[in-house]
Amino acid sequence: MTDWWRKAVVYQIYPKSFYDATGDGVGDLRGIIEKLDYLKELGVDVLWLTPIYRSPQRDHGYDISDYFSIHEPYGTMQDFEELLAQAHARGLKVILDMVVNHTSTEHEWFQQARSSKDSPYRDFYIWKDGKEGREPNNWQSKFGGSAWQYDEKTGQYYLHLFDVTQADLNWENVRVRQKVYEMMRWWLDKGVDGFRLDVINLISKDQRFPDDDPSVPPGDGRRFYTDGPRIHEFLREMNEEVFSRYDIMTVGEMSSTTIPQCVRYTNPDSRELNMVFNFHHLKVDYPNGEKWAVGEFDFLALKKILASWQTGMNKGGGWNALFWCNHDQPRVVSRYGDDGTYHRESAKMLATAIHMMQGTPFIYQGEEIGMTNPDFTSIDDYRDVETLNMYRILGERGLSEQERMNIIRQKSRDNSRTPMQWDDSPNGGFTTGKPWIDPAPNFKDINVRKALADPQSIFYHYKELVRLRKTHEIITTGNFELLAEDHPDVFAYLRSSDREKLLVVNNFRRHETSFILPDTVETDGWHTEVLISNYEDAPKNLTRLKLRPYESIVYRLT
Ligand code: TEU
Repeated sequence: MTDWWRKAVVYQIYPKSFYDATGDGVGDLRGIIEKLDYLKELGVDVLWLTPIYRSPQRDHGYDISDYFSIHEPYGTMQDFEELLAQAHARGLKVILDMVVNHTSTEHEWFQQARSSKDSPYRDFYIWKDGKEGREPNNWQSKFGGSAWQYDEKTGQYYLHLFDVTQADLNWENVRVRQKVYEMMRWWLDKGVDGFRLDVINLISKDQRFPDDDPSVPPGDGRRFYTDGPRIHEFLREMNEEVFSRYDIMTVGEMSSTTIPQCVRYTNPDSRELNMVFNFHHLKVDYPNGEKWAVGEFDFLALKKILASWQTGMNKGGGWNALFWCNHDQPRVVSRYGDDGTYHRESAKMLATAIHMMQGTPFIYQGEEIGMTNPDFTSIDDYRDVETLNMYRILGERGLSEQERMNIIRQKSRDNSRTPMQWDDSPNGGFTTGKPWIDPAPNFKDINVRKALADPQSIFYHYKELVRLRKTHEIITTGNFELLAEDHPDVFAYLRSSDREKLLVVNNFRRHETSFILPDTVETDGWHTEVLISNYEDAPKNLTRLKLRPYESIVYRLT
């Protein structure tokens, strides 16, 4: 087991929207093969494919009906094996998305379990009697409504923390665990290089199934049945039964968790996971912790959270995945940057801010060219189950059509699921057919072909950040210190080793601002050079900076 993943940069592919090679309007595996050279050009090391398995697609693949076959519109198992071989031939690793908290209700296991209380698969899932004619407790689904669904045939409720068609597996059942481990080894024996583990800190449930504390505000910000009683036991067992036998990378998706938990998940002594995604920095625009409301992002909270995760995880020997965006989040340049006048400068600033920190960076497809939210005008343009559920629920709460659409335009997961914009041809060159979801209207201006032809594009800024991570050890191993914590505009931090320092300064605002370097940062006698910036002629005097809108500079001191 080596830790190659500490220096790697990962590129997340949402296959459905990446590139359609067959013309049916849906992205596919052959489409990814055709774009491998582009990914090699960017310089990334690992590709993370979101679920490619057979699925009814109610949650776009996170509802799996067969872990051992490929969702037909994506292609065949031969296509996958070709993709893996072609990626490996280019020095690219491939990790798959493992969704083992739940399966689709169309999975054979659930079909058997639902057929009878005596089915040998009954306790593969979580079934409970109702209480006084109601659900077993007040747990809520992340996609709205109760987390329990009554099943007429056997007169019991089953648990679904997500969509009603995504039944939670019962991890207390050792047969479930063994089936999952067998399946994981089957994929790793094919040569897959690791896993992203979907909502993995949900798999252990409190077996008392206590009611939710009603005083905890609803919404995405609350602790969502996570970090349960046996979670570390299960992950340790998963590591022993699977991960420890391969030289792979594992990253756990941990919503609503804590730094101490994540130190424990990722400290090598725990022998659980290599790294984790946490989402606290992506909830600072949730008014009162409520995702489904519009609001400005809280910049001071954002940088304090980023800094606390850096120092907390570094101190504890943990390891962060570094990311702004994925297939569940709005496009970061629309969310924390500017998708108008300062589109290019703000996209580059955001990239630098996250890539110069300690951890493993993840680039979400299209982020490297500054793709934006699509700003669709009608609910008919949206496809995401969470979005469509919330449109209904917000209506039931009495919000007007305009109020609902304002929220959805800002918060929908479809913001990052529109087709990858390859060129200025119809549908952004994503498909010659009718796309399953429309492209963002700005694909003629924001696309790969244009980015590759422009040396000052966002793409080449990302490419340089990836290159720097490989050539400057300090980015991987240097100490992290937040500077000017209370500065209202600037996120600045210092990375340091005994031989050199990196001063990273990012103006998060669309106005000019000044930044005085704290005198705790010694600069006398240090040779200074600009490592990367997003404007020409970065200021040379780093002790008293006047920063232009969204200006971002990395100074190297040796
Ligand atoms: O996401 C977990 C999750 O909670 C998401 O719903 C996400 O955090 C939330 O929408 C942000 O507001 C994972 C997958 O990434 C997501 O695509 C799946 O829908 C979900 O699990 C269920 O498998």
